[in-house]
Amino acid sequence: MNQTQNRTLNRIAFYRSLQMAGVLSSGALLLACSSMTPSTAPPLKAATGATLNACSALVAQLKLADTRIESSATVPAGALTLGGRPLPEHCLVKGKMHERKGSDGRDYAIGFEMRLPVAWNGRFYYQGNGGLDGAVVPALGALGGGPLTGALMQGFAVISSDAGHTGPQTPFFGLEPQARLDYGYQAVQKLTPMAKQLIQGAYGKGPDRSYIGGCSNGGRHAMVAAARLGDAYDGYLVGAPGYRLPYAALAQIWGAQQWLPLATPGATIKNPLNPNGTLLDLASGFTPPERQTVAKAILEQCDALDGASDGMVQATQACQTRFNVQRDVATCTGERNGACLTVPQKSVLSAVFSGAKNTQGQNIYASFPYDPGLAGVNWGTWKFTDALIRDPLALGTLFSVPPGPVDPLKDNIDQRLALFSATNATYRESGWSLMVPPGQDHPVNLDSLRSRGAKMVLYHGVADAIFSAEDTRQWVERLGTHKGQAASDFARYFPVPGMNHCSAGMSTDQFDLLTPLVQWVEQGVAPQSVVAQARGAGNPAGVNSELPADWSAQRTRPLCAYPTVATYQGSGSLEDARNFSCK
Ligand SMILES: [Ca+2]
Repeated sequence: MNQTQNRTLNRIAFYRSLQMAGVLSSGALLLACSSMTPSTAPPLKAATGATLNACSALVAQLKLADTRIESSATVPAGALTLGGRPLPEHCLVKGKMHERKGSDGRDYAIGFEMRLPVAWNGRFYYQGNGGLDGAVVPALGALGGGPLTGALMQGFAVISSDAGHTGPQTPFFGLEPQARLDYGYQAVQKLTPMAKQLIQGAYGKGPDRSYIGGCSNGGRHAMVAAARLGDAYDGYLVGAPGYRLPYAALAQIWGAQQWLPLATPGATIKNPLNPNGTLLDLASGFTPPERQTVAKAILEQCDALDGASDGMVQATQACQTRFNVQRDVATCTGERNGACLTVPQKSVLSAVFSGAKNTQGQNIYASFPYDPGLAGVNWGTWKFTDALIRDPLALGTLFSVPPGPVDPLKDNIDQRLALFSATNATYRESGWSLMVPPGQDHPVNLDSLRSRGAKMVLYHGVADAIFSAEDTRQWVERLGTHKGQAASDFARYFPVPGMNHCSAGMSTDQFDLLTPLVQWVEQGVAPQSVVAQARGAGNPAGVNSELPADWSAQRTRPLCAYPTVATYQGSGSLEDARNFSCK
């Protein structure tokens, strides 16, 4: 079936659904079909390559507003590698934008680097970085968890930035009002036109096509850009987006308060951010063996739903109906032994997966889907360690007006929630406003992006403990309710079963979703299935030590565009993606 036929069928299905709902008569169905216009914009003109004019001479010739180029130097081919493979010869440009004295008396700037390949593919890639930013991560445009490839390797000109603050200001930069705004969305706004001008100077033409991508906070940057800068980028690669980051962080400390009564009194662990400090060992309330027990129970119920008993649950949505933590996990009859959960443990686990709530019982954040990846180390680190250090820090310094310290185990959730939408004379934008893409409520409106033919590809580890894959799934569903549009015409979501936050877990977490995004934008080929690989023994990008021993080191699976599911075809090796199809 070709693209046009596919689109036509989608339109007919849409009108049929209206007809069944009594909105349209059969005559209207015929009329609708006959007057149908293409539901997607045509592909954008493909980028064409060019060769770098000069590197060291670049600094002298460029005149960029609010920008100081500090250096430019050639990096020879093979001087750097990614996933064990050599990176091409490129020009490394380092600089700063908007250098200023902050209200706290410290020096601030938006630090950046750009890597400009000598053999350029005509495209620009904005690399959104993760966490609290604050460091110029090398602009390699690395892709997927345990990357084998990246935008620079593929010939893109890539920018990376610290989003407006760095070591001396971290982690309390959020107390400085402009630094908050730069982190939230303004650094991307300021860097984007500068980067395009720099590319113009370097190659004699600006980028034909522009892309922005990242995971976690980097995914948030890309999603914010989709809403705020729908004209600036042609493709948006959105990984595990913390697009409602204030609420996700609040859900974390709400979770910590739920786990607290289950934790062993007095049990502590070392504080990873403070070598002399300790933290309450919240994981003592839900230990790794107990998480393995729950993972096994999920597999018993859900593994075969996709046709293959292979230690992976591809049918995530069906599993949420099938699995019942009360019924399917053994209840302890005596002491906890790792193979059972107590009644209070089941109660807390169920509450945490149902999503954080305020004291009126209203949801603060999305539910989390059950997936065997909750046995992954990263899952526990987020739920039990980061919930006590990272999340309260961000809540207190970045998202609240006024800012102030947060005790995660005692903070009042209702009162904290109110501080996200507050403003005052110093902090004129609320934490919500500066972090969350505007227009993201019901429904999501991305008209400017869509109408010009731009595209979005999203992915999310189903076993992500900090940002919920269910939150992303619901966002995609809401996207499709705006003006009756088919979201899949311009945005497609690829859940990654078993994967924790951006990588790891019992998953095939090595993938490149940028290449299919480019094909979609520039050739009109909508991605339906993308092969991902597990990082077993010998993987050049680093081994995922959590893979089950009975998986081959090179297990592959298709990542399937939601709502399709990677389904076993009934014969052939379980280690090979070719024996699965997206259904
Ligand atoms: Ca399975």
